[in-house]
Amino acid sequence: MTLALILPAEYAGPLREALREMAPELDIQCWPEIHAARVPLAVAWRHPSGSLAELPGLEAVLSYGAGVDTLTADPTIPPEVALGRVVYPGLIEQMTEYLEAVVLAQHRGLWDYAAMQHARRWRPLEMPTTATIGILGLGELGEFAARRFQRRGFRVVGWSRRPREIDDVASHVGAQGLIRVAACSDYLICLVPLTPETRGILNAELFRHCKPGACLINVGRGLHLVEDDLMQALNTGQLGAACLDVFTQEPLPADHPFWTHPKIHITPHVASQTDPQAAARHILADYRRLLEGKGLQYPVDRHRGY
Ligand code: NDP
Ligand code: OXD
Repeated sequence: MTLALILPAEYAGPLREALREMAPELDIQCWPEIHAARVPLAVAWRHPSGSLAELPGLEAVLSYGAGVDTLTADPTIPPEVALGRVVYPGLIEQMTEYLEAVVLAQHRGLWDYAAMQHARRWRPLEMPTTATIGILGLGELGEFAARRFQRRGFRVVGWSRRPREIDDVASHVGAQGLIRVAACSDYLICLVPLTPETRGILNAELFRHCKPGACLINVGRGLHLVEDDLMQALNTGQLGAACLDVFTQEPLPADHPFWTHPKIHITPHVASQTDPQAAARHILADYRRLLEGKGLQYPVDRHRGY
């Protein structure tokens, strides 16, 4: 039983250790040192294009994370190879925790207070009233976050491809639905997958429909955002702030204007990070399912792109 890992070294090492402890019989091979005659399953993250096409007898590839855009964008993966992703409760909880942290920091003025501290200024801000959270993408991550914000007392509206029924969360679809969500949201969270349809959706046209002073939170992918349009929207006051975890180029280049913009808060793609132990359990379960001829736990629809 061979498993191939095509992962940056900092992920491959801990995952390999976790898999070895849980399944000592598994033959784990790390790209590019792959010598097995058959490799039914591979786990990939930011893999070099073409590397998966080389694997003999490949049946399925799992993304070492919830996002699958680098897999769906790779035309060299044979069409008969199934794609899946690693999703587990801890990953979903971490994302919600991150979103709560950034929304509450903004909502309670903590970033303003940090700037005031820097200037030795004592000025209590007005206590905020309730706010509306708009979530673009009500999938595994978005739905869980929506329910949590709703329980916290926020109004929640969401946008997805198909209408969703989630208690007390207003569901919107389509281009008009996106505008309706933007227009009523104090916090607009991007949690859709990156596909040809969602690339660049955070753009000047959308920002024009946003509630003046709204806060944009992008935890989806950097390519959802048109960076110059964000700068313009922040500089004109159309948007009040942006919290960005993902970027077109990662790491964000040292000379990028986002670093020093007073209304932009940056984290280095850490909203939710795959845990090697949890991932190893997920991967082994999917390997067993593959051997039994069952489908993957979180299959990707290649036609849909997520
Ligand atoms: P899912 O596939 O479970 O959910 C995707 C959601 O987006 C669904 O609600 C889907 O609609 C909606 N959607 C997809 N395409 C469109 C569209 N064209 N128009 C409207 N809605 C659309 O994804 P997850 O929730 O698991 O993950 C979402 C993304 O979060 C990942 O793809 C990844 O990019 C990002 N991510 C970021 C992390 C970070 O640390 N920053 C960590 C993990 C993930 P429907 O319900 O109708 O199918
Ligand atoms: C993921 C990510 O997709 O970390 O899991 O972005």
